[in-house]
Parts: sequence; C-alpha cells; structure tokens
Amino acid sequence: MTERWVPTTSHWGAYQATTDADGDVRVAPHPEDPAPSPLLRNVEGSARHPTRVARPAIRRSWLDNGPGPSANRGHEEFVEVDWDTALDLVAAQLDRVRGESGNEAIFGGSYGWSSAGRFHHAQSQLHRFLNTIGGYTASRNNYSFGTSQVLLPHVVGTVSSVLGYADSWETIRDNTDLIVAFGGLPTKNLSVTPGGVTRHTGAAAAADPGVEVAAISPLGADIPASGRWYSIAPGTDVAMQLALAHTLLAEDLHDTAFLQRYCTGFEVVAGYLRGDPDGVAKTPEWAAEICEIPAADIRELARRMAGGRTLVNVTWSLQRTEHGEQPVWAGILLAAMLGQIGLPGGGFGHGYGSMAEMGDSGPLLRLPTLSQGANPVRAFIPVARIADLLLSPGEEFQYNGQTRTYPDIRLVYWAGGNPFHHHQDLTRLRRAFARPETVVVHETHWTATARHADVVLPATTTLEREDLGAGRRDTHLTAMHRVLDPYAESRDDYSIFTALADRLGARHAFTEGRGARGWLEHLYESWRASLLDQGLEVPRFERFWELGRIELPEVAEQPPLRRFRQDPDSSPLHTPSGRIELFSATVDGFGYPDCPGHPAWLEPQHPRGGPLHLIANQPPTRLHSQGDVGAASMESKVDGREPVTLHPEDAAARGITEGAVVRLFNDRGACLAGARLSDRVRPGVVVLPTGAWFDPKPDPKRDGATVCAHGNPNVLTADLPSSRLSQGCAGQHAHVDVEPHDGPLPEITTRTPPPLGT
Ligand SMILES: Nc1nc2c(c(=O)[nH]1)N[C@H]1C(S)=C(S)[C@@H](COP(=O)(O)OP(=O)(O)OC[C@H]3O[C@@H](n4cnc5c(=O)[nH]c(N)nc54)[C@H](O)[C@@H]3O)O[C@H]1N2
Ligand SMILES: Nc1nc2c(c(=O)[nH]1)N[C@H]1C(S)=C(S)[C@@H](COP(=O)(O)OP(=O)(O)OC[C@H]3O[C@@H](n4cnc5c(=O)[nH]c(N)nc54)[C@H](O)[C@@H]3O)O[C@H]1N2
Ligand SMILES: [Mo]
Repeated sequence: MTERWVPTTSHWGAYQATTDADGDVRVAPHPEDPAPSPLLRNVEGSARHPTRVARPAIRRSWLDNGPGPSANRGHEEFVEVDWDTALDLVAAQLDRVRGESGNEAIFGGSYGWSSAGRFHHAQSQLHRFLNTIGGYTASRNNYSFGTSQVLLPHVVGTVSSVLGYADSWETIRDNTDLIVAFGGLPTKNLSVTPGGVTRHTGAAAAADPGVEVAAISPLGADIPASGRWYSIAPGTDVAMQLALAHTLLAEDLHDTAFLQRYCTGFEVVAGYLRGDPDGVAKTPEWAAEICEIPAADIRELARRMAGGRTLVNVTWSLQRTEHGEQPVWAGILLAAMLGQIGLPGGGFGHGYGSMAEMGDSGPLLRLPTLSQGANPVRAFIPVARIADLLLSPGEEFQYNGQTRTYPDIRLVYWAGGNPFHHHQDLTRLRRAFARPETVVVHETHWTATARHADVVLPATTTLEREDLGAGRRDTHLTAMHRVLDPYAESRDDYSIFTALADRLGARHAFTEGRGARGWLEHLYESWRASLLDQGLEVPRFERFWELGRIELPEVAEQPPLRRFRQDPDSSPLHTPSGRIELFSATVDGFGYPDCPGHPAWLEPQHPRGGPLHLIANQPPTRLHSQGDVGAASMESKVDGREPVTLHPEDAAARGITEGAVVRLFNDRGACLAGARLSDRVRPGVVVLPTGAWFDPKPDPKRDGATVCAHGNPNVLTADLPSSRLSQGCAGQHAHVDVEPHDGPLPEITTRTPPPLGT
C-alpha cells in the first residue's frame, strides 16, 4: 500500500494520518503547528485497541427478560447480536416509552465531548434524531463552566461577553503589566479546544506570557516559570480576593469614577468589605487565617494591581467547586474596582489556562453547523443533576430562581459522553443507572458507561469517516478525510440514527434526503453562502476537499465590553441595570443562602470526609477519559494505575513511598492509585486527575462497598452542586485520606472488553 497522508482534526488539534502495512494508523503533527499536543500520541494505541466495541451488544438479562430497572447494570455479560436485531429492539423501546409516558420519559441530554467534526458530532446527532421523534428531556449548561453560565448573565449580561471575546496573548503581552492568575496558568490544559486548534500557541504563551504573573494555586505545576507562586489553601480564593478588594478600598486605590459610571451595587459590597452587616472587616489579616497567604503579601499585591494595567484571571476550575459562583463574581469585583474592564489587556479574564481558545487570536467566525431542530419537551435538568434526576422522579429542585420538578425517566440514551467518567460519586451514579428500564449507549470503546448500558451500539471514530472540523478561534477549517475502514461492524452515529428514524417513520425528517457526504457539502456550501453575504470568500466544496484545509477569513468585531466602555448608554449590558451588577437584586431576591446577592465568603457546607484536600483536575496525559489506553496516558501510569501526587511530608506521615500503590478513601468510596511525591504540591493537598477508566471491584476493606482498582477520583467526589443558583458541577475538590495499599492487588480489567457471549 502506498503511504497517503490525509488531513484530519481532533479536540487536541489538527494532524495528519496514514495507515501502515498492517492497516494500523500512523499520525504526524500538522505541518503548520508550532507545538503539537502531547495528546496526539494517544491516537495510535487507541484507534484499534482491543477495547473497541466490535458489534452491537445487549446485556444478557435485558435481552432475556425485557426492559426493567436492574442493579445488574455494570455487572453482567453482554450478548452480541446483529444490527437489525439491535435496531429493532431500540426502536421498539423508544416507541413504547413515548407512547406510554410521552417523550419526557426519554433522557437525551447525553452530555459529553464526543469527537471533533462539525457533522458527526454524536450529541448533536442524537438531539436531532430525538427531536424528529417528539423530543426528550434535555440537560442545560456544561460541566466545564456551568456555574459561570448561570452567574455571568446576572453580572455582565451574557456569558460570551467574557468568554467569547477574550484578549489574545499578544494583546496581553503588549498592554498588560500584571496578570493575577487565580488557579495559575496551567499549560497542560492548553492543547485542547472543542473542535481542535490548528496552530498551538497558547501553552508557550501561558508558560511565558512576557508580563509579570502573580499565580495563586495549591500546585506548583500551575505556575509559569517567571511567575510568583502564592500557595493558597484550596477553596479559599474568595477570602484572598475580598482582602485584595478591602485593601483597594481602605487605601483609596479603587476607581470610583468607573464604579459609578459602569457598575451598580458597589456601595452594598463596600459595606460588606468593611464588615457593616456581619461585624467582620474583610482585611488581609482576616483572609490570611482562611487562605494561608500572609496579610503583608495580600496588601503588597493589591498595591501592585492598582499600579498598572492588570488582568484578573480566574480559571474554570475555581467555579467547579462548592460556592463556585463566588470566586468568579469576586474576580469581576476586583477588576471593576481597578476600573480596567473593557481596556486591552486589562479587566477580567475567565479561562486563560483552562482552554486553548482563551488567548487565541483566530477569527470570531460562525462555523458550519448542523441544525438540531426543535425540542417540544420542556423538561430539563442542569447537567450535573443526572443522578438526582434518575433517583428522585417527581421531586422539586431549585435552579436560577425557579422551582422545577424532575420528570420520571424510563429510557436513557447516551451518545458521545462518558457519565461514568464525568459525574461525581460514581457509586451513587450506579444506583441511579439501575433505575431506568432501558439504557442505550453508542460508543467507540468499552468505557464504563458502555459497560453500564443495556444496549451498546458500536460507533466509528473520526478516522473512519469524513467530516469538516475547526475549533473556536481556529485559523483553519480542515477537510477531515477518512483514513481507516470502520472497525469491525461499527457504524457512524448518523447512519445508526438514520436506521432508527426509518423504523420510527421519521427518516426524511432526520436525513432530509442526504447521505453523510451530501450533508458535508450542504453544511459547507450554506456556510460559504452566508460568508459571501458578509463579503468573505472561501473556495467551493470540491476545492476545499482537495486542498484539505482552508484558512478562515478574518472578521473584525469589537468586543462587547470595549463598546460598553466607550458608551454604556448606547451599548448597555444585558443586565437589569444595563451595568455590571456587583450587587444583583435578582440573585438576592432568590433568597439562596448558598448564593447571596453579591460576592461573599461562605463557609463550606459539603461534608469533609478526610484530612487531605483532593484536587481532581484535568489530566495532562489525555482528554478526560478519551485515549486512556493510548501511549501518553499509559506511560504516566504507575504499575498501570493512575498517578496521585502527594507532598513528601504527607507521604512520610503515612508510610507512603514513591511508586507505592496507595488507597484513597472517604465515606463515599475508595480507589487505588500509584504514589508520586512532589514538594510542588502544597502540604495537605493531593492531586488525582480525572479520566482513568472506572474499574469498580468489591472493596475488601468495606462490606458491600466498591473500590476503583485503577484510580478514578469520581468515586471520592460528592454529588453536590456548587449552589442552588446554578446547580453546577463541583467535582474539582473532595476530602480524603490516603494509606498504603495492603493485601492482594485487584487486577485492572478496563483494558479488555467485558465478557461477551453469543
Ligand atoms: N471530579 C471531576 N470530574 C470532572 C471534572 C473535574 O474537574 N473534576 N471536569 C468535568 C469536565 S470540565 C468535563 S468537560 C467532563 C468531561 O466528560 P466527557 O465529555 O463525558 O468525557 P470524555 O472522556 O471526553 O467522553 C466522551 C466520550 O465520547 C466517546 N466518543 C468519541 N467519539 C465518539 C463518536 O464519534 N461517537 C460516539 N458515539 N462516541 C464517541 C469517547 O469514546 C468518550 O467515551 O468531565 C467532568 N468531570
Ligand atoms: N490535557 C487536557 N487539557 C484539557 C482537558 C483535558 O481533559 N486534558 N479538558 C479541557 C476541558 S473540558 C476543560 S473544561 C478545561 C478545564 O480547565 P480548568 O477547570 O481550569 O482546569 P483544571 O486542570 O481542572 O484546573 C486548573 C487548575 O486549578 C487549580 N485549582 C484547583 N482548585 C483550586 C483552588 O481552590 N484554588 C486555586 N487557586 N487553584 C485551584 C488546580 O491546581 C488545577 O491545576 O481544560 C481543558 N483542557
Ligand atoms: Mo470541560
């Protein structure tokens, strides 16, 4: 076979692929990428890994006894069947459930990153399909910044005014004097953007932004080489932020003209800072007791912040915690007091260090998009309330000022996500997944979610189909050529839904008469036409496909906060006052004790469950759970288990040595991991990133409990929201203890398929 390198893209960036003599995939970086993602190395090992789902598979007792709640999910063998059998069974259950209980009884939220590609995006395909058969109970917001998605509209009017128009790293280098980085500027996150980025420049920029950085994090790994490390106690940033604000106020370093013209409610917050309502002035001395940053350092930093152009950045991780609204709102308060919101390189940033697109300078262009149609079902959940939904039908919950009710779900449909990766308290999630009558999952690999399903339908990967791909603020649109034949009997999500739509009388509504290639041409050409209306030109589809990629045209658009700054009367924010709401009467009116009407320090209420603070952050070696069996991920493991990093003092106190297998535990669960010792982790803090494939085994130390043999931190995290306001994911933190493992070591069984019968 002659080597033919074809272009493709992924969430970790554009690259090229070919096949070798054995039919295995080989990958190479994109020629124009100055710093390809380390995650690219996971592709070769994953593409044809033995854990690929080969044929439609059905859980034995669901096949034998029919649908129904079952605690056997995740414990039983599967039976491989032919496609028609599987599709007939799934179509019949969709039809029965919608007929008996209405479409509300189908949960199709299906959160997850799926893969890159504007057409074959599994979650969008599922939503479009379910909409053509009457709709589904949906989910709102994301796990990434779901707390901010609810808060920001109350404070600055929209999410996109902050997240969609972030200044580029060049603008920062040219204008900023000081970045105050809550959460640091972790470079490990910056090769990833949904849809991919062609030229990776963010990690190098974050590692050396060319300006002074005050980096606040419990982890040395988050700190740029030239940055000053403020080693903070996790979950206490708000105390430090309020003390910085108090210093600006007390030393008259705040911009009263800006606060008057562009903000509302500063007087309320100023009173709170002084201690009017509670008798507690939020001084640096007060904060130092909580956040363990010396008062003198806080004062000195506040003065430096007022001395030049300052960017206050808060990583998304800080809002993925209990009371996660507060560090975001307090960050905006600080930026407002400095009076630089809307100035180049100044003001408030949210997500530098979280995602590559923040700081990228590619065009702000609408990309070709598949319409998902309209969902007639009104029921939804905030995305991270999945277990509550399944466990508590009919129960009421609070969300953003509304009292809503969980519908009764009978069928769960997931395509392109891994809730047994992304959700908290996985033991509870297992109980929740025992409740519905039917769970259908489309997967490329035998993930923990596939193993907890009744019907698993094998999906192709991006390498096995054609698509168009680009990320937000990307410089290029990639023609994703096919490089591999579909694995075994796997099919594209689109063709699976076409076959189901056919059985349910909705074929034409779903396909509009097009095959996959027809859709690519259609999406591209309608996008090209809309660009032409704006006077922008890109080549026709055939030419684009031949070229393999095109450069995206520049568009000039002024960021909304710049316009607002120029004239707040003619370009007001979409808040009730049209101004930045440092106090929100709306939020205050909801009366939520866990999210008052202005940024505040709130004592943690979530149960502690252990002396060590666990940080479950994003993994440096893969994208969430994707590519866990690939080379970069596997090389980082300790004897096949996920590495947990501890401070040498905490390790010594527990008799733990480098490379030892340890057991992390709390009231909710336990997992094994491999110890790594580092004094770049704050004492009292341990780090176990997310994404090791969940491997539940009976826990020999606790009757009836499970231990994850592999190292998934979500057996330890609490399934509790950030607050009643947003109901956002708070999985970044947990409290645990760690001990050396003793007794026989359970085998890791995530790297082979589950038992498959016929
Ligand atoms: N404790 C803790 N938990 C967290 C977080 C945390 O900070 N701490 N972070 C959270 C965050 S920010 C996120 S975004 C979530 C991520 O959670 P997810 O997005 O659910 O994680 P992924 O591993 O990306 O899951 C995507 C799945 O889609 C599958 N897939 C890929 N391509 C295709 C396809 O073409 N078709 C089909 N059918 N399937 C496909 C992959 O095999 C994979 O299993 O995790 C969250 N969970
Ligand atoms: N390699 C890789 N990159 C990724 C991803 C991936 O899976 N792999 N996922 C992508 C996705 S979906 C998302 S949403 C983003 C997530 O972006 P983030 O949520 O910002 O990323 P995290 O790595 O979870 O957390 C960033 C840092 O915050 C610090 N931190 C945690 N708690 C605290 C605290 O209480 N105070 C302070 N000051 N710092 C704290 C941690 O040390 C951590 O390293 O990352 C994206 N980038
Ligand atoms: Mo995310």
